[in-house]
Amino acid sequence: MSLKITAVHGLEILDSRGNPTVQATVTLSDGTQGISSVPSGASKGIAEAVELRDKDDKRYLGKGVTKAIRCLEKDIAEIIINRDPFEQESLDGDLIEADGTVNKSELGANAMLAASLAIADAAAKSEDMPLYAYFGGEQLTLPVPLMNIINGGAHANNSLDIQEFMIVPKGFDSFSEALRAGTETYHHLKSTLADAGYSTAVGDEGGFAPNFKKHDEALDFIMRAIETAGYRPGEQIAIALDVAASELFDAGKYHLKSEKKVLEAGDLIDWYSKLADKYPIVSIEDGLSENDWHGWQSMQHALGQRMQLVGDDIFVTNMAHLSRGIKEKAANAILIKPNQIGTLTETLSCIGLAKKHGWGTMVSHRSGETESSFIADLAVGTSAGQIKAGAPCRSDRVAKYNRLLLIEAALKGKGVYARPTWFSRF
Ligand code: 2PG
Ligand code: MG
Repeated sequence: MSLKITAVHGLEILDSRGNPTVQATVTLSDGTQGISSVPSGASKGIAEAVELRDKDDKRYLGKGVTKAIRCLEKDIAEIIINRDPFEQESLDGDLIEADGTVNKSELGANAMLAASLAIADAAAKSEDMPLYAYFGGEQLTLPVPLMNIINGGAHANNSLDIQEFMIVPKGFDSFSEALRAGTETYHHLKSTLADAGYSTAVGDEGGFAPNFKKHDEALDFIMRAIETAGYRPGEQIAIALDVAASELFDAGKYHLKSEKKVLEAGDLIDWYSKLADKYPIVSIEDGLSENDWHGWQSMQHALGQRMQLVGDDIFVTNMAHLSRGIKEKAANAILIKPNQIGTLTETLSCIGLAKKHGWGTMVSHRSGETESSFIADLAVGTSAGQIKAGAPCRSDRVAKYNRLLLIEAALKGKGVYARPTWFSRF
């Protein structure tokens, strides 16, 4: 008899910010259990698939997910029970059809993704395969980690408008060497900040969150940390930003409060260009707002040859938005967050489409995370090339890096570090 899904159970657990989120356990007829848990963002794209939250309830300040869990155990269970767990595409397709909305608001993206990922986990386990191998890439690639070591914007209670200042340890021969270099830099940044009298308390993604007067100051501190750690900025460790500019956009202009500037898209692009003259910036994510498609085209035209331009809020891991971006030459890379779209199948299709057009792909955590290391397997299995999982600090972030170390060791040299394939072009 072929294998079947026999049960689905949901549990309301907590994410790294202490907000409830959905965990799902899927049981198969051979007794195998797959498990998944869903993260949650703070700076969300308007077109993201939506999470079901209880809202009207006092529990957890309205953020409870009991409705989503009921949906998982009733509506979703009805669709997936008695079905073959290896038919991921058809199962996800039926969930999408049953939901029937553009943003998964009926069944809830948190309930749907929990089911979708737990099915894959169960299927892989029943075959005794690690998840990354189950995703079935031809060549398994260990991703370059983009490590967010200074937090601002919606992820910290400080003065920085730019949400994430990341280091990119690209000039190394293996993932573990890259992680070590990035982590040493993080420790040097901590002591440099402390020596200068700045706070070393951390933000939501484990990066430091000092109250700098200007953004240049954050970049200067990062440069100093790379050098004192003994690495060559640019060549070995470069810098990446996630501006999360949708958060700064109001009435057609960009408001940089800390710099006391109100800018047009063109001025902001010029500012990025000047920053990239001064610092080794190889990647800017969400440099402009999700509502500024025209601006994105200008930015790609002005900067797309010299650096990676990553769309997060503007594409929301959605094939339709990505297709438009490709057609309109609006960027050259996409951020991949499974919970922005709500099923594994759509996530994999989005990665496939981006790669087909020669775009960069960066698998990403959310600012509200759990201990799940699913995105590490996703990045390796799809050979995405890049992962962003925060600072090397706090277990919700480090779980992903530790899983990658384990995968690298398990592959015994067969998994290539992604460095030469993408960043060498900038
Ligand atoms: C982002 C993410 C992750 P959030 O903007 O890229 O760093 O943040 O999960 O808050 O949307
Ligand atoms: Mg982002």
